[in-house]
Amino acid sequence: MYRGFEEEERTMAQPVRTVCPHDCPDMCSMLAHVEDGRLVRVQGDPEHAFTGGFLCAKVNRYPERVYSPDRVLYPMRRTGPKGEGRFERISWAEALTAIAERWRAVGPDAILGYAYSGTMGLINRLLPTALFNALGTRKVELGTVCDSTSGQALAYTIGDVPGTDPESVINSDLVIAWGANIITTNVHMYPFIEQARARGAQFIVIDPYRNRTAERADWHIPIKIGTDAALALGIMHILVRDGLTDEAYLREHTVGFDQLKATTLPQYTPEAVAEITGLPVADVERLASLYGRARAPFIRLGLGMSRHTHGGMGVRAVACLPAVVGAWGKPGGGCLSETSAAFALDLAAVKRPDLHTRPGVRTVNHSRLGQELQDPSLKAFFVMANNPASSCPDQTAVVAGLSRVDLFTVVHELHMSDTARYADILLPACTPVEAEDLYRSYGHLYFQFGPQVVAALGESRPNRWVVAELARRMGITDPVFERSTEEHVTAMLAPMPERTAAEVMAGGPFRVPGHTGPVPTQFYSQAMVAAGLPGLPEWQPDPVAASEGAAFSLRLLTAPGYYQHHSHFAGVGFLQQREGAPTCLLHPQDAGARDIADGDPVELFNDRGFVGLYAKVTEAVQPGVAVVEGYRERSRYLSGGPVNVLTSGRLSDMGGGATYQSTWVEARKL
Ligand SMILES: Nc1nc2c(c(=O)[nH]1)N[C@H]1C(S)=C(S)[C@@H](COP(=O)(O)OP(=O)(O)OC[C@H]3O[C@@H](n4cnc5c(=O)[nH]c(N)nc54)[C@H](O)[C@@H]3O)O[C@H]1N2
Ligand SMILES: Nc1nc2c(c(=O)[nH]1)N[C@H]1C(S)=C(S)[C@@H](COP(=O)(O)OP(=O)(O)OC[C@H]3O[C@@H](n4cnc5c(=O)[nH]c(N)nc54)[C@H](O)[C@@H]3O)O[C@H]1N2
Ligand code: SF4
Ligand SMILES: [Mo]
Repeated sequence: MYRGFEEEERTMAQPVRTVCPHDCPDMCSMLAHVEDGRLVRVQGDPEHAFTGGFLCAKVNRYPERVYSPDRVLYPMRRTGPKGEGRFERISWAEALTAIAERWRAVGPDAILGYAYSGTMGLINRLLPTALFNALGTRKVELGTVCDSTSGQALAYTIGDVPGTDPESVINSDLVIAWGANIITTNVHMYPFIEQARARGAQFIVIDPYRNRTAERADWHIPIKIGTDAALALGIMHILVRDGLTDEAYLREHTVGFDQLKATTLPQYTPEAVAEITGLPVADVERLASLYGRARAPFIRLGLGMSRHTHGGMGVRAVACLPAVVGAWGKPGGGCLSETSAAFALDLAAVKRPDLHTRPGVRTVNHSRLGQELQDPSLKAFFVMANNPASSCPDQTAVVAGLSRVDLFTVVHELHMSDTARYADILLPACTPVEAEDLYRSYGHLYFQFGPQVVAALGESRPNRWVVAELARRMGITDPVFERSTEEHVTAMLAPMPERTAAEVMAGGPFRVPGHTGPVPTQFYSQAMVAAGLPGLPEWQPDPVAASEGAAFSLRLLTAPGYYQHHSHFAGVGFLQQREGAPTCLLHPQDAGARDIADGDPVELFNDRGFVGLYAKVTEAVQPGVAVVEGYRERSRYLSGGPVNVLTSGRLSDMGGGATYQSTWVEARKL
């Protein structure tokens, strides 16, 4: 067919529809503009119902991430001491052969390897697990640095439900962001909240500090860290007292409420809860009253509130609330943590747990990597799409492990991350726009294929290519490593016969059905009792407060930066500049007591380490709390660092999760 000149032009300028690869609930559909084979601009996809035509402040700068001068573009071998970052270029063949030889020499029991969430593309993220399963190496319990506490708490309480469809929230008349910094970490949810507000809904933020989301709320409730369970139980106390419970819902869809009402709730009087949470009695009363009288209250449950000693119990208590008032099933009502359970994709088809046939192999908690890396029987470490030297708790232990001369470390990375500096062999990864993959959201109900947009830079390669090459060299013959993209997509789509791989790879986004109707809720959980946990929700003081809290008087709160995605954009100067120098928010009272003025260089320290940053003295943070937003490369701190030198390897009550917020520090002027 003849195509006129103008049409030709338009065709050439057509952007490619792809997917933002970040570990972010929004999973934006992204239009990538390419000129002469180069990514020149990205923009939001106006045709995506949830992500609605805009990208966040970080990913708007994506071409700068792709072409950043800090990219690692060739395989390299370390030439200087570990951590220094001196390397020489080698070929892929040399690199892969060296790895395979070493792995064969040390044997599977001495190998630990994994990929984490640098890319959320399912093939690239999950196929590395198949490799380590096939090799029979030590296993990594992934996700404990992020959402395992919350996930386990919700499993005990409401089972495997995807939560409220976020698009339905426009129908809610009371929206609560509970430990969720929506403007920073889930910005595409916000327009739905604004629509609900335009129809009269109130927007409440329950968060220890006035973050970007709290600044926009109708009401910010500055709760003390780790006291959410008490607040939720106090709300239940008042709802019972005032006859605001949905008795029919409780009778038909829940277990154990009568027991909770008889044994636990009487203790959680408004006065007792005010004392625990640091909130005025009147505010506890008002919140309960608003919640109990709302037609369809909605709670966006964030992960920040799950990252302390009793984080699981906190999440569980809050997740009980919708059942008390029968909010589930009412349009816009209920609660949402992650939507992942809505997708029937067969992920085991890529991860292949069936390939791991060696019994008795040790499982390693991701949050305890520091201890594991120091285990002398561990001889080889492989890390892909993760920067544990920045993001893992108990950083000093991680670095001590990575510094071991007898630990053979391979890192597959986009750029010279803090972890990459410790590699014996450093392999170049391509950004996800240089690869193709299937993505499914954990914050909305769409999945989408992201085609490759530009050719891979230098000799960089996607995770799956590296994994397939290593599998071949290790003599693994399972066909999963040789599958084409279409074969992988077909395998994952098997439980969804209504979609074909060809259709999914040609278009998208595709919506899956969300949850509707009641959600069976366990106020009493037999499974928790079997796991040695209290069967009913309760609040307990953090035991770390009595030990470390007695020695160091400020509680540390760490949270994602607005212009950063963990350490992913370290090489993008514009975003670094926007995020600014590393800072620590301190209340004027705490700053004054330490003779610290706004802008002063300060050091946060405890008995695990220290980190230097600039003080920002502000009433946005409550007395007794030090807030650090964003992660930077170690070299960007004024001293010590990164921030995770302060946090410990202690685990939460459920799901073995990290407890970043159970950290106490002291501050001094530098
Ligand atoms: N810009 C940006 N966006 C991101 C990321 C990023 O690095 N940068 N990371 C992504 C990832 S991997 C994740 S897991 C998500 C996380 O996103 P969220 O689920 O929003 O979790 P956080 O931002 O860690 O914490 C949210 C809020 O919880 C508050 N909080 C902390 N402790 C408590 C508490 O005890 N009680 C209450 N009520 N609140 C508390 C914090 O102050 C913070 O404001 O964000 C994703 N989005
Ligand atoms: N103190 C404290 N620590 C925290 C948190 C906190 O709230 N407080 N949050 C935690 C949370 S929620 C999370 S999820 C973790 C995140 O921790 P990490 O996963 O370590 O996060 P990133 O720093 O983004 O590291 C991902 C790396 O993958 C690389 N990468 C990107 N795409 C690819 C790819 O396709 N292939 C390969 N091979 N590499 C790629 C990026 O360059 C980046 O260096 O941090 C946790 N750490
Ligand atoms: S909001 Fe999240 S998914 Fe959307 S562009 Fe930003 S990082 Fe990507
Ligand atoms: Mo995360």
